[in-house]
Amino acid sequence: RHHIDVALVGNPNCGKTSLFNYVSGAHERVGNYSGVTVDAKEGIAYFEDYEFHIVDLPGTYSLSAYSPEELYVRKQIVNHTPDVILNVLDASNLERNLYLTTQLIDMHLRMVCALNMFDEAEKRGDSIDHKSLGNLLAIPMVPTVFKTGRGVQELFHTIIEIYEGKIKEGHIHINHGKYIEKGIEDVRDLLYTYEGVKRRYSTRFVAIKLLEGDSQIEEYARTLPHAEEIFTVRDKAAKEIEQELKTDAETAIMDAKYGFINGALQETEYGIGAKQDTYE
Ligand code: GDP
Ligand code: MG
Ligand code: K
Repeated sequence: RHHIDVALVGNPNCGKTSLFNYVSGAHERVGNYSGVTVDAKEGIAYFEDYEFHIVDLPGTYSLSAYSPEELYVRKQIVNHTPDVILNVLDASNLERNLYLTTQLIDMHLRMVCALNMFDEAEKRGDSIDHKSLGNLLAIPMVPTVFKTGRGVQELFHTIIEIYEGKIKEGHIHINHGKYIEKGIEDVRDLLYTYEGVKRRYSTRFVAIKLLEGDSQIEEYARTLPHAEEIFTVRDKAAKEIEQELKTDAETAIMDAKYGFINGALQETEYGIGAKQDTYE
């Protein structure tokens, strides 16, 4: 029997543990990160011909280096390279929940999104065009209600299809606007030569994190040959972004991601002007 490693990633209170408990015979494990205890549970579930190894990661709003939880989730993704990331979203609070999704997109991962709490979104009268949203982000989106199990079969079926390559993986780049994109490309140009960067991380993710001044990725970059050149180019790019956009690069990148999210939601939340198959 083949197995698929799945990591549950999402904001706090979006339903990750509910899904975990619903599908798996859970056994608890406490993760340890830099001396800080972080909760992470592992369990096994069976769907179709596969055994799923599921890890329920701590809830995070972001993937920066500001909290042990965020670093822990990042470390799990980078070091343990799950086969598929299951990004669980609270569908009644999409704008905030999609922020983490945009950061996962930067990491260039195989992903499926569960639009959980879909009952709450429906109760509020939201009509989310999940297919169009999935096309815009190039991530399959499955409406779910983990409290009752609605959508869970379809969700795991979709994970299998992504894993087996039956759904073609699309990867979009979040367009951060021309100044930030130029900065990303300038830094990224220096990273392409490093096989280790490409193997461990996506070069785009590392470039974005360096522009944000992410302390852990900076520490990593300092270990690379030609680190000095990388930091010189980074400093120059960050300064240009700051001058053009009148805010520090980290804030500018966050604003750009929210801009992208709002654009995507405007196109899809009421199904108006939604484009199909744009990112095939
Ligand atoms: P986690 O922090 O992501 O692990 O979220 P939990 O699984 O602990 O869920 C948070 C709360 O949301 C709990 O009270 C769940 O019962 C509830 N919940 C989970 N999924 C759903 C859902 O799809 N719809 C509704 N209405 N509530 C849900
Ligand atoms: Mg939980
Ligand atoms: K990787």
